[in-house]
Amino acid sequence: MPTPQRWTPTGWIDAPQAEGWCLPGIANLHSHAFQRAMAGLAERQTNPSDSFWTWRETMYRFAARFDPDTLYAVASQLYVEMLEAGYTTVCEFHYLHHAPDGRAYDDPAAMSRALIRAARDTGIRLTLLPVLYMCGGFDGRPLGERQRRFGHDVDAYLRLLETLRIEGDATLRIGCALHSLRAVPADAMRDVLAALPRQSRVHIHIAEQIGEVQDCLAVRDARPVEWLLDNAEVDARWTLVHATHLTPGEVQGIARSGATVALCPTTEANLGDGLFPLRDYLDAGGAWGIGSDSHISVSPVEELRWLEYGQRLVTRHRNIAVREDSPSVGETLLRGVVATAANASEFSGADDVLVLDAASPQFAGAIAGNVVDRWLFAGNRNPVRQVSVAGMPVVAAGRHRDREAVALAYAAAMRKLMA
Ligand code: NGQ
Ligand code: ZN
Repeated sequence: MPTPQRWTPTGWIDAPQAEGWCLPGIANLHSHAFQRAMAGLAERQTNPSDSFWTWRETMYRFAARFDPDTLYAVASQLYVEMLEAGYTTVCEFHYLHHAPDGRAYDDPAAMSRALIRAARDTGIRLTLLPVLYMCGGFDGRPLGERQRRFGHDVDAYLRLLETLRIEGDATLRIGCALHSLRAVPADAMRDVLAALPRQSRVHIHIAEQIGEVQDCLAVRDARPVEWLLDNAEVDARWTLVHATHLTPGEVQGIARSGATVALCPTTEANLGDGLFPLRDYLDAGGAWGIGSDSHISVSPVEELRWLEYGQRLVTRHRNIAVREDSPSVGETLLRGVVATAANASEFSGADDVLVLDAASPQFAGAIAGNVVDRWLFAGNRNPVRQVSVAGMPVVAAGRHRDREAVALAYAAAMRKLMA
């Protein structure tokens, strides 16, 4: 190998002490940790017209089984997998707040604390986004039986944020999430936004499904993104999750706002959402990042690869995510995710490093200029050898320091969840 080098958004720099090609840690902008436990378990037909909405029923049934201990075990396994794959920050969009019957736990933050513990114990940075979830649809209908454990009124929600903020430290941030325009009435949205600290990040699911766009048009007389841009001060502190179905005006509007779009290509494919208009959005100067969402895949490589491949499949062209001054698809994609990590998560990740295995055949004869493309577009072996977060080594020789113990606890939790 030539002198080891470290990638930065403006070019490679020498890193003589490194044991391989060094990349920045990747921020995972969208995660529902509990869904890791149902990966692969919703791939059987339940109905000839299976869709996102029938998947959601399966997901709700699964969500009903969790308690703080099983959530801790599943999140720990997930975070180990994330770290080994190269994610060093996770934005946890967390709405499994209460007991299955909807009653608050003795400690109303018990489920949040399970996620915080899992992140601390595994060593990943956590941006915890407790979710405000108030109703079952745009018409304001009450939460369904299985949604009850997600719910808060505005006051109880703000109290939860306050309680959790005390925990914030070097690797924990507390932000805010609005589940979706479907689940949060307009006045509640305004009240919560007005009560947040200035720097608080705000994440929201938006325009993922055509049905959601139609319901929003019917009730609020505007498309979801259009309505949001008109009714909230959307800026760089905001992350819009999915934003799949957009008009050209909405594409321009998000790009102008400075918000980040969190794209989750493997989940969006798995759920049959549709395809984000990536090229138009990049042309508008839009900011974006990636998330693994339902965790049917836990790999920045796969998210970025399929982000590009989805576009190739529909346009019948190659090398879509590029710019005139950035002809490498891999480097353009990596620059995209690095640029938004701090806005979306409140962590820059600048102190986090992945070391790729320079001795792997995947990098045979590599030069700095093709390392990122070879990382993202060659093969299926994970070449991440070492990962450090905030200067702490958490993965060595490709394995998380607690891989075995965490997997054992996960297997026990799965037996409970599947019983
Ligand atoms: C969620 N997940 O909250 O877990 C959602 C499904 C919904 C994705 N959209 C439920 N991928 O949107 O109502
Ligand atoms: Zn989601």
